Amino acid sequence: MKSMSGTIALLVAGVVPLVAGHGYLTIPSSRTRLGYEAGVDTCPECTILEPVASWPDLDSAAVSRSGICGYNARVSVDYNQPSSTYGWGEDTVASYNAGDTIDVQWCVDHNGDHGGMFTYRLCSNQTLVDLFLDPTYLPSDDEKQAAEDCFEAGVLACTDVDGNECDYSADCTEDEPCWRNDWFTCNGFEAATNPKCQGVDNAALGSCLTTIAGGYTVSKQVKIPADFASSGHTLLSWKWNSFQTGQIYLSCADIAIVGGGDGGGSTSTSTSTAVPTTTSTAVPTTTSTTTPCSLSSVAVTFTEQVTTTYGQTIKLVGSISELGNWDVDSAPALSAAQYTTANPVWTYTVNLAPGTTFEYKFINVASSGTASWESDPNRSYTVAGTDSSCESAVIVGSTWR
Ligand SMILES: [Cu+2]
Repeated sequence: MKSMSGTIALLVAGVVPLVAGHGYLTIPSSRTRLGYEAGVDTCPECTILEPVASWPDLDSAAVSRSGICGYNARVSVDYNQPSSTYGWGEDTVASYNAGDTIDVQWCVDHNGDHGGMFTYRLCSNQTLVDLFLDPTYLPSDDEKQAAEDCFEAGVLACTDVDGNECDYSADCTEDEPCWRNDWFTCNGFEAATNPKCQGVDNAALGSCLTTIAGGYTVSKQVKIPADFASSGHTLLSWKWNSFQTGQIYLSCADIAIVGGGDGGGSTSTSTSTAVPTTTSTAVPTTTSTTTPCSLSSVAVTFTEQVTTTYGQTIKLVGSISELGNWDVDSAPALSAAQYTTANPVWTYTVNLAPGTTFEYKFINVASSGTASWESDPNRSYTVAGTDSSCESAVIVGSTWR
């Protein structure tokens, strides 16, 4: 008996580093950092896109709801939408001159330093960026992906800064797509000295703030292109592709860029050919589609009536990747934003393809991490949207059992 529990303890110890830790953009102040400082985000380094193929192809994974600014499932905060309440996204946090070389920094947690590569990017399509600057609007997954495509095309290359040493990743081979030195690389995952991302600065533990095990700064310089069009408000995007785990981390910072472009910058805002057809309006029209019915996705809102105590989190786990493929750690958390004593309701909205069929359950996760599951059988649901009703938003109500 003792040897068995010892084995289990070892297995658990071996798994923990894969699901904890992580990082976020700190300089300039990302929306994630501001959310942490405002107290609404209790784990800024936990804004994760997972599980996805993060390596060796750095751009193959769809960003889905994580978008360019990150979605933190742990606290149900979507940083792609500015928050008047918590103070991110409405004002810029820094102003740079086009052509400037600037200092940037992110913070990696001691317990989740997954190695890999990271980059900083700008998107030259202001129309697309504007979708992420409206406090009343949450961009759709398609719009988030269109923005990601734009940022992928706007990498602020390591090689653009004079004096930068632009190495290739020790964890990548020449025949792999990660063999590129416009991105920055963390040190080799198993390097003998200064390994992984913390090895980039080799700074002291606690040199930046994380909530799990303490952080290490990762500092670089990037250059704002001299011909980047002036913008009173645009976004600097940071993306870190983990080598060790199927995880990508995304953050963005609200910045201004002045003095750019040819003679004032007004000429280059409209020349991009990457304009998606869905970006012409910033007004959400979530329920207006009536006919013909050809929805690309349906916004399914789950509500769960369940009385909880402080520290408990209700999550939704199910048989599809959007619901964690039955993995508790990957399952999205519901929001308690509408919870009251009189109406103890947790809610969660997910965009799903019409016709998607899946099974699911709600789970109650204690602050210790222990999960309690609803009783059998599994719940099941099929997303409509191909029938004559053609509703682009539906609510699925249930009560804990
Ligand atoms: Cu991690």
